[in-house]
Amino acid sequence: MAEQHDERSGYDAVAAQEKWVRYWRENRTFAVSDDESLEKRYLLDMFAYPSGDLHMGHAEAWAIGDVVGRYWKMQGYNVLHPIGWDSFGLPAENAAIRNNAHPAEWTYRNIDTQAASFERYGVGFDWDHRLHTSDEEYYRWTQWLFLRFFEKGLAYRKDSWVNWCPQDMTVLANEQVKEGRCERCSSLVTKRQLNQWYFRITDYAQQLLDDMDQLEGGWPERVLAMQRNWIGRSSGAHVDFQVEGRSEPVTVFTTRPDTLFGATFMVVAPDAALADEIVTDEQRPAFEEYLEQVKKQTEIERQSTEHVKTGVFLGVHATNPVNGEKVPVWAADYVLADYGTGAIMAVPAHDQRDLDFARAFDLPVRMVIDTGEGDPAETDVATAGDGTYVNSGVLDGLTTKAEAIERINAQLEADELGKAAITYRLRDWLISRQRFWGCPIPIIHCEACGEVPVPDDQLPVRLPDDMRGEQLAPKGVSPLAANDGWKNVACPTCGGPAVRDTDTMDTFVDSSWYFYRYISPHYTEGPFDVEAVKQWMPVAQYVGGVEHATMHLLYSRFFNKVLRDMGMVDFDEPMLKLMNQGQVINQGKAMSKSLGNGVDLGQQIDEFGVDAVRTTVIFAGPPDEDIDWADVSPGSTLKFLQRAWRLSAEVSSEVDVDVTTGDRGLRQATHRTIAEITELVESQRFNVVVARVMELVNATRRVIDTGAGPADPAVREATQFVAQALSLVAPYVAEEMWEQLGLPPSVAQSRWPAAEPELLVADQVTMVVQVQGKVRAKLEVSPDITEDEATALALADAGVQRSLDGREVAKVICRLPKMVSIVPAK
Ligand code: ANZ
Ligand code: ZN
Repeated sequence: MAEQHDERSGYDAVAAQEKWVRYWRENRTFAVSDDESLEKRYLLDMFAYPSGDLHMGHAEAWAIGDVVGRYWKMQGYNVLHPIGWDSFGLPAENAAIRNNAHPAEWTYRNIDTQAASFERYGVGFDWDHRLHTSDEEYYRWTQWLFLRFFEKGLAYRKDSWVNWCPQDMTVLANEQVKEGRCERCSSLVTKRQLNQWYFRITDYAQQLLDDMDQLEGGWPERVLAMQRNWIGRSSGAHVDFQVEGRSEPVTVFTTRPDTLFGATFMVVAPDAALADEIVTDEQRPAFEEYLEQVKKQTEIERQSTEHVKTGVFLGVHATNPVNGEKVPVWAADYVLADYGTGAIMAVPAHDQRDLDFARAFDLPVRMVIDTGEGDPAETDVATAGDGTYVNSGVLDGLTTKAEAIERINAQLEADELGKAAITYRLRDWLISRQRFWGCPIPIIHCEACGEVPVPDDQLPVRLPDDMRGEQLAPKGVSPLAANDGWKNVACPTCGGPAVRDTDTMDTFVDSSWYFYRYISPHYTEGPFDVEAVKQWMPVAQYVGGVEHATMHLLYSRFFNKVLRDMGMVDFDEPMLKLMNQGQVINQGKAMSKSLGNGVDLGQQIDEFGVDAVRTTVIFAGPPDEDIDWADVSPGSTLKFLQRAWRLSAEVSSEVDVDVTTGDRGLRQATHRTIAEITELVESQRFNVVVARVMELVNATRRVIDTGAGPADPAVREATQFVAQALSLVAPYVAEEMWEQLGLPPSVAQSRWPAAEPELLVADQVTMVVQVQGKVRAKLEVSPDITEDEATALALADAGVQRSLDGREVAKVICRLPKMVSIVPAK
């Protein structure tokens, strides 16, 4: 604490923080303006989750975002920079179970703590736009949106094998399974067959891909690549195989219809309904035993390439549609039930997984493309490249995949045996959760009427407040299912006895639309004010972690497209620019309790002050790179801020002094810095901004101490800009400086200066050129001319050429920028 109070300068960081927090709050300094003439800009930070107090990660993300918001404001934009909390979710519920409480208590207590910390951290929020997703006034509209999705067939229920976390006792979306483990608690994820709610995001797979063109250049390339991979577009063909004892053909998805003549068996996913349907009585016991074994596996085991191939013959044969051959049909776990059609044609010669399987079960291998690498039947290595087609009927003799695929697809289509097809890896979004602290699904189940939407005027379906502690413990079904008083209702359609859906929505639903609501958080006519959203969106800059590259950002993009198709928004993409901040680590590693390398934000702020912490975060490196707290020095940053502050304490010229009479060198330095910092902020090189301010502080100090002194008008001009530039990263010191300079508060509301072009041109000096000691030319040059430039200029001069009279030059001596001396050869 003592360090923050600089005895010599009198700067007191703690007092400054208290003073300016109050000032900004009372004056609503960062509130949106109702001046319609101002151009609007929407700055959005990724949603805060109320787990305890703010930590170093928040410190970084919000320091970065605030540079942008404050800069825009000084540039004269009407800036919307809201804050809110993604306040449903498991941690609150787990805390409530432990403490025999209601999740709301923990949630709103943490929100209050974080809000106070954000305010102290000096982030320029418009607090009037604050929202919480667990507020009734918010989740009412989450339910309303669910119902619109339901009406459009975009929300539906189905039975399927889902990811199940045995620890959290809830289902997980595919996206929440990381390397086979629950993203939250790291338990191995297993499979369960459940009836669950889904959002039909796959309807938008192609648009989600296509519209990425609009994000090119605005979003980090790696995020776009991750989305592309996640959507996983695959182009190939659907091919129909007749299977014994079944009237309908079985369709397979293949990316290589050109290898159809090499298909020597067929494989279906053991957990797909088809396997159960076609297995013969004789093979059923073996099949059921195998299925049990498969269900026990985790995703990670099943998808591993090292996984030993296992499977079971289903007792039936299929007919290869192009050559009439009978091929056996197997069930094997390497074929996934929910990709493609859940059934494949196996081409062991050209697909390694199929080859491994053929080897394990002694199935035939037939090469149909001769790539010159040897027959896979002998080498045990499947070949995937181009080559000459053999044993392939109409394809024989062709030499490229592209040609062969085109020809076979044409033939399949003509014979009505198949056709070209696209498949996506993206699955529909599983949104139901068997947990309490989430947005209730507004559906009522009636024996007579089926799934009945809760009428809009009965929203919200409120969470009961009479449940706490143990009553919330996960049981495999939602805790709400045990609450008869809540669950049992009259059917809105027929009035008969009915029950509420007892699942709650994945919290990613809440966070897929909060950015529209921010614009009018208390709007009562709909989820958001459509007209206001048109004015403010798309978001001009989104700031947040790369961990949201697929889920949150994909879901939000999906929501936007649905809302657009509903006519509620008029743009394709909700956020045109995205910036990912790096992480704050310590001693080369992510901070963790077990490593004991955690850095406490509150303690850092107590020791060095908000400004020093924020400036340190920004100065440490480019925004998207990790910061190792072991490599930075908030203590020396604090000293720098105090040095800056002392300038303002010493400036002794009046506010309205004519700056044009000031020290020209310092004025040039100031205006060069203005030009550079403007460019640096625009290109998001915030760390260099701090370096440039440091240089300007030093240049100003030199003029005060060893030049014209503190009364020089250029010193005032320089110090004013130091305060403005510092306000982007160190807002408290900046306000103090601004006030010391006699300027009206707040520096945050001051206008960003424009560099004067005249002061950006470098001065010229006269450079004398001598030949053999005699002056032959006088040239006007830049004071920082290099030896090469000076020599070239000197030698090009006509007078110099004349005096050299064709002689070779033996030596050039430069005393720059004043003189160049040329010695000719004898
Ligand atoms: C025959 C074939 C021959 C295949 C060949 C590949 C190479 P991507 O590219 O990822 O879309 N496949 C299809 N559905 C599957 C499922 N549900 N589970 C596991 N594998 C499945 O992969 C498509 C290829 O993966 C398809 O093309 C199919 O095998 C297999 F030389 O068909 B292929
Ligand atoms: Zn009914």
